[in-house]
Amino acid sequence: MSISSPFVVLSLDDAYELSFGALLRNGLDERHAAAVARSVVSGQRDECHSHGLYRLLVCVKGLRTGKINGNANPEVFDMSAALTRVDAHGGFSQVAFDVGAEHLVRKAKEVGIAALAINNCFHFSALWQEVEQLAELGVAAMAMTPSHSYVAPAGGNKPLLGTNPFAFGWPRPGKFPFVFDFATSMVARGDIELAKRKKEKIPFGWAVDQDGMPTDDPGRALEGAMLTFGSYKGSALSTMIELLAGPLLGDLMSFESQQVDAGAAITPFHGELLVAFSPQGFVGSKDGATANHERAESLFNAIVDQGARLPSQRRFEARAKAIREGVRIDRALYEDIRKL
Ligand code: NDP
Ligand code: PYC
Repeated sequence: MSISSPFVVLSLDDAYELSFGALLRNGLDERHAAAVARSVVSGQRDECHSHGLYRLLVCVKGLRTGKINGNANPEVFDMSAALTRVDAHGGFSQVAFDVGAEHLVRKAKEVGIAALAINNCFHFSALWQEVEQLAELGVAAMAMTPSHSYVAPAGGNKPLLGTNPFAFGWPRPGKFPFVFDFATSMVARGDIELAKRKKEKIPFGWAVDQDGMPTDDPGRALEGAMLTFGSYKGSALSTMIELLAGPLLGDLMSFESQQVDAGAAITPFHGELLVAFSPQGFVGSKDGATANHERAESLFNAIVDQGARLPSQRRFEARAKAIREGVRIDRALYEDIRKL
């Protein structure tokens, strides 16, 4: 009798083909399928499991409702010297970002600071993918987006805010950029969904049930309310993200995205805000920027010298391993993706 391994190992190319094929067969055009496949394979490669291949299941569920525009053509609006808006026209955010990023970087380098507003997109991706790409193009960058109302504000116990991620990237010439990226909830909702799939408990403190009581049951947590990290501090940051990536852009907040969803439980629909800063633009000279980059490096060195690690270090190590050895995914997830 042979017992099959609970995991499947795929090369990055095979993981991409699996993802691209599943998305194409479920209604995305080639441009969307490629952008979304790159995003989920990057997540899996960096062991960001909540935003890796698992997301294909959620994307395809959304595509099958007919609500997502799988061949949307994002439209660019040149709002001002420092501001670009991209209307995703109901497609996935990754394609709108691909279209807007070059405008954002160019304007940041011309003006010193620039913003990219993405509107009307279905959004599920990990934000480090974007700020890392921007930092590699030489600009510091922030990104933020709402989601659905999954999270109670500190002091409350009913879902209202999104899991609202915030990401930051700082360019480090010749090295991986400094990048952090976190949900303003205790954890990404995707991690609770994955725990439910695997019938695992979650730590108390991540969520409360529908009666507002602490729970370690992922199913009850998903029906109840997630909690913000850092109590009122995470709650305030999360509220800021609702405002800056919602009303400021003329787009939806998490509770409005939830209303538009109308029980379909698919990927949230709203906007995203990215802001980019040119280190050279702020000091006015290349030499000045180089000297300031060296000072930034002294900070990173001092952090690491204490035995602390920089955010994203784990991800970069996972990436190097995946490039060598491929990605490992649960067999049950692999089989579910193949059924798509
Ligand atoms: P984590 O809590 O896993 O990680 C948050 C950040 O902290 C990462 O940059 C991580 O780096 C870093 N970090 C973790 N431990 C340490 C440590 N000991 N020392 C220094 N740095 C550390 O992320 P979340 O669960 O909050 O979010 C996961 C992902 O979900 C994010 O990429 C986010 O964008 C995405 N998300 C997307 C949403 C959307 O609507 N699109 C909604 C919510 C979340 P490292 O990765 O190297 O561990
Ligand atoms: O994991 O919290 C999450 C999430 C929400 C939308 C996309 N990812």
